Amino acid sequence: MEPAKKEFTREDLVKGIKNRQFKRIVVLTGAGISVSAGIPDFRSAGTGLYANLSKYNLPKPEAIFDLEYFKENPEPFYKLAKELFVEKEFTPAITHYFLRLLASAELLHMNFTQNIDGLEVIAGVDLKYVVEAHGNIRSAHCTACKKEANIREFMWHLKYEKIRRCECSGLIKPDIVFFGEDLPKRFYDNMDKIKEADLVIAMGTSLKVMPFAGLMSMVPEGVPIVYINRENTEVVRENLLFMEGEIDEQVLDLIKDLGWEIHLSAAIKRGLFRAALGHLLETPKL
Ligand code: CNA
Repeated sequence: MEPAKKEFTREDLVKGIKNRQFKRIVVLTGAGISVSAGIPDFRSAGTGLYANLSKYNLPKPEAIFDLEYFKENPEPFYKLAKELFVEKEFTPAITHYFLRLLASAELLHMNFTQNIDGLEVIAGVDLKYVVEAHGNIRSAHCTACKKEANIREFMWHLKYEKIRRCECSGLIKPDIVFFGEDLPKRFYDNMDKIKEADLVIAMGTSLKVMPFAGLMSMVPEGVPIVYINRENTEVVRENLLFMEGEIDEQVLDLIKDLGWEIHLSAAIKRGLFRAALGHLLETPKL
């Protein structure tokens, strides 16, 4: 007879967080958690970024984030970045606030995110609990001499569709990790934190991009994994709880079952204030 497979249930999850049985929760996040904030993911059929790049006449969708392609043809990335980061204003979604609630309860060991939008930080998660594995849009550098560039000036150039160059004539790019670039040192310095986890939650990620997806194979045996996503992209193991569906709905239900609704509304109020203040501070003086 086959040994019975260990099961980890939603009840175990709620009880374990409530009783503080899980105190070192590592959360892996991807583009799916920011979709309801208005930022498309990469791979969702029809709505994902890759399905909507035909106007840029790229040799392949990935080219828009490819360093070598960018050095020859920066315009498509600049146009997309203008569309995403200048023409729209984004505020955190429920899941970003859930991260904030975990951090406030001192249960968040680390959030490894593939997102570059910084919405968990705007939601109030201290950067010391966040590893932005694919970089961020808060800073920028020259792709040639590597000198730091002024991000506000870069954003201003995006707005007026001007290509921003360094004094050395190199192209300026925000500190988003492109294909062909290594991940930030902070990712490698902190990746072992996942071995210290007593619970892992992965949300809104297809877990297809390496080396980020490799974090999953570092989760110690026996440690439960909760995977919240529209689809299960081949995560199979003991102690896996797959919560299928819309992230915001799943996370809101969880927040309700934890009795954290009051904390959620307080966190949203603080987040909205922070976002408003941020936009005020970011306005360049012309
Ligand atoms: P991905 O490969 O596009 O996967 C996203 C996953 O989320 C898919 O499995 C979707 O089914 C799922 N999903 C999308 N929306 C929802 C929803 N509302 N509810 C439940 N599930 C949903 O994205 P990954 O993050 O896995 O791939 C890594 C890429 C995406 C990294 O290089 C990121 O830099 C990049 N990216 C980031 C952003 C951002 O910063 N917001 C946006 C787009 C892409």
